[in-house]
Amino acid sequence: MSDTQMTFRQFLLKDYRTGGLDKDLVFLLEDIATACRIISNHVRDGAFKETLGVAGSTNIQGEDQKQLDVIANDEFVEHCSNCSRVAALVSEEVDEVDWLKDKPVAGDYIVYFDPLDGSSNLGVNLSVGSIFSIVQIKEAIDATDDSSVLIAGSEQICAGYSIYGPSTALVITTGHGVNGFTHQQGTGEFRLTYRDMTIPATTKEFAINASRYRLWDAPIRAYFDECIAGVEGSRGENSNMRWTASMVADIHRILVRGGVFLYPEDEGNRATGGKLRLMYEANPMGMLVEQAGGAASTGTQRIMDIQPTSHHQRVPVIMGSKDEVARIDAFHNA
Ligand code: P6P
Repeated sequence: MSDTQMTFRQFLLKDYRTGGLDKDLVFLLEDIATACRIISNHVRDGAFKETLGVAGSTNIQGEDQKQLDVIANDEFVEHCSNCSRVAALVSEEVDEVDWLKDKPVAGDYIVYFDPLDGSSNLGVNLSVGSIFSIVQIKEAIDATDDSSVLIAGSEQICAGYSIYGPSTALVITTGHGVNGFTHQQGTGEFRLTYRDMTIPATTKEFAINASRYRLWDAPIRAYFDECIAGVEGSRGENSNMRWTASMVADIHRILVRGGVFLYPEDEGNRATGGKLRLMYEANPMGMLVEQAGGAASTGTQRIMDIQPTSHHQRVPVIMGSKDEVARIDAFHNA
């Protein structure tokens, strides 16, 4: 069987048979894949079901929830709850930790997720995605204390996302490289289409919301100025810029062809520590990027080394091609 015929289940079972994956994790990942298939259908049928609009509520982030944010959240909760080893769920859309077990024990899982990232793109038919991160606890934790889920990204055993774009793709790592699976209409299978995704160490492509230039700190401005100076500047080469307002889409592009993604702390978001969330955006994407040979930094430290202080904590994010991230870090250390 050629790789591109391999289904997500066959891929997981191959690792399971070699002892690389617990059977409970295989079942949990299959349930997450099912949730992503259902969310994909909801996104594609949103115009007909009139669910592309706002839900009339706001989430803990203070953002107006889209109806599909709520629908996607419910799908993740329902499908992750199938696994008896899932002790807690931490959702971008929900203030409190959702404890599923009274007495979580060693070996149980905590799932952190952003059920529909970039949902402001829904109304204009641009890519959105779901992001998830899985930690396996090494000892019993207290389910009456939400701080029990504050576990550093370096402890993740699995990270992934599903991108709802021209096609739906599921990209995951369990700590042994990154692989992606495209959803096949008809069979409904996720089939292996991105084998051993690897980020080139160098790049000429950067992703940043340049409208925030006036708010940036000096290191980010210096990096950006160097990029736009092009071949006449100190880099001696021209750069290209992309910004999709969907972290999943920007990181997927970087995993496929390289690049660097930046959402730095600036004068506009300093009070909250940045824009993007550590537990269910920066950490899972950081694991994927590192597993693909890239780097993930705040500008001054490795993202996955951060000891969380809140499960909705925000952090500065710089991730992608390893040499480019090092170049940007150097501006911070100049
Ligand atoms: P801006 C989407 O809301 C998100 O969390 C990320 O997916 C995306 O990279 C960023 O925010 C977009 O931010 O400043 O373009 O609205």
